Amino acid sequence: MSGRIVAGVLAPHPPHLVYADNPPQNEPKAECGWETLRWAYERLRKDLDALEFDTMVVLSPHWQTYVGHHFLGVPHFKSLSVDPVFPNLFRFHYELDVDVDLARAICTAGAEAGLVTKMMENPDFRVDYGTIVSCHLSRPTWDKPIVGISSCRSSSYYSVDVMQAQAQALAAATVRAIEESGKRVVLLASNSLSHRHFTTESAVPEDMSKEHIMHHGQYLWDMRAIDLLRRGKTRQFVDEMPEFTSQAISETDAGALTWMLHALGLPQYEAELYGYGTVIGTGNAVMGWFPEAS
Ligand code: 2X7
Ligand code: FE2
Repeated sequence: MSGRIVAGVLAPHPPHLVYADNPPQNEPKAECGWETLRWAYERLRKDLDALEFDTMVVLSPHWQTYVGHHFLGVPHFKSLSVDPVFPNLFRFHYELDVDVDLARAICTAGAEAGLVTKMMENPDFRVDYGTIVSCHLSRPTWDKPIVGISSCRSSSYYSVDVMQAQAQALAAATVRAIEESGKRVVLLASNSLSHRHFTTESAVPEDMSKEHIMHHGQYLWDMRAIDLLRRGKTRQFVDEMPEFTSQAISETDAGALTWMLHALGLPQYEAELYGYGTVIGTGNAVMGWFPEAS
């Protein structure tokens, strides 16, 4: 049987959310914090639990490869992931399995489509925190293998338009490989929306009396993005991506959301909004698309 995408998720990765959840893998412990987003992930997890799926494919802005897209290519990784900016919040002992067959298939399909792609086969490689946080919050049992895809930074080197063209080609390669695999797959776009954050942290990081959006302009952009995505205006959102990305300094520059929306076929059906919240001034939405229910 032909494989298919059974869900696409906008799965932001602020390490603060893992910190506030207090899983045994994370060394620092919190009292509380960022509940609207953590409750949003809780509801997402229930919906994902109700689906049969084999693999999660995640594209992360924090695995940055400057020549093409790279793919995790080792069956099992185990190490300590420390957030370079927030080592006080995220020192996470991870252990994960990789669906190397699917990773290789997407890597090959991408190369055949003219993209630069490469399998990352160093067993000592440290998996980035964006991949780990989005996967953990979506599936804390870590019982499904993942495919990890790097961000190739074409927004920085060239422009958002080049990034979008490459993300669209990568999406087509992803769909082709998934169909040929016969697997049921969940896609995770691991990114915040507006992305300016405070440069200082309060004494108690989870002190929610200090948490708010960086500025009103960012909030307006986030609301516009969410409104378009919720109403199935994904083509319009992708068309507006250059302006959104530059005006909201958005983490969409990494291409994860463009890639996922194209892989879903630029859905016209409503997305499920699980929740929105700020983390150290950035805007974050947890949203889901379910093609089989649409
Ligand atoms: O990587 C992140 C992020 N995207 C948003 C907020 C805070 C920390 O890390
Ligand atoms: Fe980030």
